[in-house]
Order: sequence, then structure tokens, then C-alpha cells
Amino acid sequence: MRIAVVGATGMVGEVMLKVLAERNFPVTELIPVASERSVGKEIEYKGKKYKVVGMQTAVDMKADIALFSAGGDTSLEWAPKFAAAGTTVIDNSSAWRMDPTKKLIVPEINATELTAADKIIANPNCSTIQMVLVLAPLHKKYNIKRVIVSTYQSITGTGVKAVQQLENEYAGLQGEMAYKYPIHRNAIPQCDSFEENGYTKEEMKLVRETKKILSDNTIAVTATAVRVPIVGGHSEAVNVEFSNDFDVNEVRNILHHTDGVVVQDNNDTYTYPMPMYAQGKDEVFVGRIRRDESQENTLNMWIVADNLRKGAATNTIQIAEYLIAAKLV
Ligand code: A2P
Ligand code: 11C
Repeated sequence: MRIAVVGATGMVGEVMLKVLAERNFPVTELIPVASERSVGKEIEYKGKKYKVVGMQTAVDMKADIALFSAGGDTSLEWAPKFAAAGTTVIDNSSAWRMDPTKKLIVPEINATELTAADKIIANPNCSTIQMVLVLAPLHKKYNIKRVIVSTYQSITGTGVKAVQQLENEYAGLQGEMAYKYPIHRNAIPQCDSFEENGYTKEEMKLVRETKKILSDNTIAVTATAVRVPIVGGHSEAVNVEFSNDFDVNEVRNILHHTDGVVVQDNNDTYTYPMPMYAQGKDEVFVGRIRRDESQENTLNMWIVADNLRKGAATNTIQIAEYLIAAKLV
């Protein structure tokens, strides 16, 4: 496969290159792509150096698959051009996710929706992916009525600028601010900008994308997304109300047998997921699984994943792997 990585010099792009190499993805030619600023710059893949090319050059090279992580505007402008050249685009930005003509894919849940006609495929938001991976098998079994989610999100979700801000704050240096406030010793109840309804875009992604991925508009979702001074991954406190009652041990057992999910749940040994330990891993970790005693048929869980891995690069690459296995490219 001839693979273009669009945004290869960025935070997610870098992880994409790492994950492609780790998974021994069948790359016959690697095409690292970024903005004109980076053309000619060298990046390394499997011990070899590759020169970054610009967008039009990459379109003309007609790769089989382009993995995009270069922001929504770049994607809106360029994904259709790659697609018109015959390249299948898997896009990690929010540009196409809610477009009814585009599929929004978490491979373990809905990859079978894909056909060879899907030339632009959307990768969900990081905080959505880790939540729906856990919710999907429980929805199938008990039918979800409502989800209340509060997130504790890693600064890596904002990008290099935010990591730099935190490092400057640790060192007591002034520098460019990724956030409106200090993030060191703080929790900022705003991820991304506000929408007219008073929620942030990040919160509304959790609402809208969950319904689309689980193909069920009846699921009610409400979210509060918070940025915390953490780098390893996003954490989520998730409260789920089902139509049907459940047994907590059966829930653990279902999740234990769910692809891509690891149950870490033992109070006696203080075992529960934490971002420090999820960092660099491809799985979604779930623990603190317990009944909500204040309401019937309701469950509490704590879900953690590396937002740059399963939340972004890994999920994108798993979609590409599915396309190849199903002979859709
Ligand atoms: P560049 O390094 O040339 O700016 P991050 O989210 O970590 O900031 O990374 C964003 C990625 O998207 C980078 O690889 C960046 O390339 C790329 N990018 C940003 N704007 C454009 C653009 N207009 N065209 C192509 N790539 C872009
Ligand atoms: C965050 N979820 O952590 C964001 C980052 O829609 O893909 C990725 C934004 C997106 O702030």
C-alpha cells in the first residue's frame, strides 16, 4: 500500500508513523505530507529518512490511502482532492464526522458499514472513541437510555502548544499560551470553543458522535469536558442508565470479552485505570465499575485511554487495516 500521512510533522501524525511501524502495516511507499512550511524537512520511518512533500504534490502521487491529521480546514479543502485522485482518505479531524454522506467509524463497532465507495471516512473524536468502545456491547445487551459523562482530558489533545505551555509553567517561564488560563495546578472546564447552547464543541462531539456511531438517536447524552494538566490520556467518569437491569459481574464479563477493551477493576488491589499507565497503549481501560445506587438500572464507570493512540492514530490505522482486509482499497 502507498500511504500518505497528511500532517506527518504534527503530534498525531508522529504517533501515526510510530503505530504504522509497530503494527507492521503493509507500507510499500510512505509519503509524509505537511504544510508548505515543512516541505523538504526529513522525518524518519523504520530507520529510513523521508522528505516531507506539500499537499498538491501528494495528491498527484495518488496514494492508495491518505491518513489525515492536519486540522479541519485542511481536511475540508484537501480531502475531496485526494478522493478525486482515487485515494481513500481517513480523516482524523472533525470536518466530516457529522456529514450524513460520510461514515464515522470505530472498527470494533461499525467497520462493516464501509464499502469501496467510501472515499472519505471520518475518525471520531478521541473522547468519543474510548467511551463508545465500552458502551457499544452494553447498549446491545441492556439498551442505553441516557449517558452522563464528565471528562478529564490530557493537554496532548490540544497539541504541541499546550504541552509547551505546561512545560513553561513548570519552569516558571513566560511563553505562548494555548489556553486562556494556566493549566499547571488547574482544571479548565472548557475544551475547544463554545457553541450557542452553552456547551463546548468537545461536549457536543460526545453527544452527536455517540448517537451516530451507535446508530441510535434515542440515546440521550450530556457531557462536561474538562482540561487537566495530564499528558498520558483522557479519563472519563461515565454514568449510564439502561432500559433493562444488569448484573455488575456480567457487565465486567461482557467488557472482558470486548475487543480493544481491558478491564482493570479490583478495589482490593487498588486496580483501576489511570492515564499514566494508559499512555502508549492501544487499548481502552475501564474500571470502578459499580451500580449507581441513586437510580435503578444505572451504572458508573471510569474509562481511560491514550487520546493520541486509540483516540486518534491507532483507530485511523485500524480503519485502514480493515479496508485492506475487506479488499475495499
Ligand atoms: P506543519 O508542521 O507544516 O505546520 P499539530 O496539530 O500537532 O499542530 O499538527 C498539525 C499538522 O498539520 C502538522 O503536520 C502541520 O504541518 C499540518 N498542517 C497544518 N496546516 C496545514 C496546511 N494548511 N496544509 C497541510 N498541512 C498542514
Ligand atoms: C481534545 N478531543 O482533547 C480534542 C482533540 O475533534 O479531533 C481532538 C479534536 C478533534 O481537545
